[in-house]
Amino acid sequence: MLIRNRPDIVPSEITSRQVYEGRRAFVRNLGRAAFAAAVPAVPAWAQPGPKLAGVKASTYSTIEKPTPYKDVTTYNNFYEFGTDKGDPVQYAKTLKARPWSVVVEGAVKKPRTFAIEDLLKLAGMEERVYRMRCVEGWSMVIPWTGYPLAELIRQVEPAGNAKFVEFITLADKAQMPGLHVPALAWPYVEGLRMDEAMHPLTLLTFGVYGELLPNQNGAPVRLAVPWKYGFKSGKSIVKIRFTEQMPQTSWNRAAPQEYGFYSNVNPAVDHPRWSQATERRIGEDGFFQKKRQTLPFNGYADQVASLYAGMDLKKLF
Ligand SMILES: Nc1nc2c(c(=O)[nH]1)N[C@H]1C(S)=C(S)[C@@H](COP(=O)(O)O)O[C@H]1N2
Ligand SMILES: [Mo]
Repeated sequence: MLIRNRPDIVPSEITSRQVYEGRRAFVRNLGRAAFAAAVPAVPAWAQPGPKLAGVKASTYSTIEKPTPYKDVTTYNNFYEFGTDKGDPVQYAKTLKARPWSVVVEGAVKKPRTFAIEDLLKLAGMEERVYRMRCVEGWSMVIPWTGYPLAELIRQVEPAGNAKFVEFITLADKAQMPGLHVPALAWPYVEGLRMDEAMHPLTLLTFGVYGELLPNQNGAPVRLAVPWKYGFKSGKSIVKIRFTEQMPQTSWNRAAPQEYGFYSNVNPAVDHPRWSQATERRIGEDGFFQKKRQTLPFNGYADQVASLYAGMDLKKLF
């Protein structure tokens, strides 16, 4: 698939947050402040994380302005750490992202458990600046780092009866205080159809802004599926299972009339309790600003609409 000629998707320079937010100046000022009486505490989100090496820019990136690092890492949905947007950054410090491994099992010829160190070097890393749209009606533009999930799938050689892929998140009460609340059926389970999982846009994601994922964003490994509502992009994945049957996902179990299996971003299909026609870009759009139009497949229709040819997307929402 060649998308070089799309005007809104061009090769981007790697989005380092130092460059994006002039962090060097910020650090200089902190140095100066050290001589002053009161040294301001550096908030957790402002601490630079470990860098990912050898990351290439990607032709799949949007040229839209990335959402500030602060918003990306402090306004989160990660119900395992609480249901408020500020809970994950506050409570996910207890998540232990090392040691970590991902079990790959089910309908595959070569089931395997990958140590996170092996996953990190399985394929070349790219930066993908993706538009991400939450089902709640807000969006962000996030510079993720990772490689297509297809690279991992090829390694395990799916069997002929593998029709779907299930993604299972860590569920450990000792690390995740939100598990004491029955907000969802734990563990958090998501799923994709095989062709969706193999699509080059489906990114196995290890970093954001060129750094390893902060815990609240789904360390050490998550998905980023930009044409679907955000909840399809499961965080802190410990198991990937290939199945013949459509997986039972946590959100679909919780409210099947509200959250379908496909959950493609679709301005023409409203959530039963609110419209999906418009969205607010976090960090940019004020509350009183005119809302921006939500695009079919979150603007990725040229790349993915063909996956759904002949399907009634009003029924299969
Ligand atoms: N395990 C897990 N993954 C999850 C969620 C969650 O609650 N638990 N929330 C989802 C939702 S609703 C969204 S919008 C995105 C948010 O990702 P971000 O906080 O990194 O922007 O993560 C998704 N992945
Ligand atoms: Mo979401």
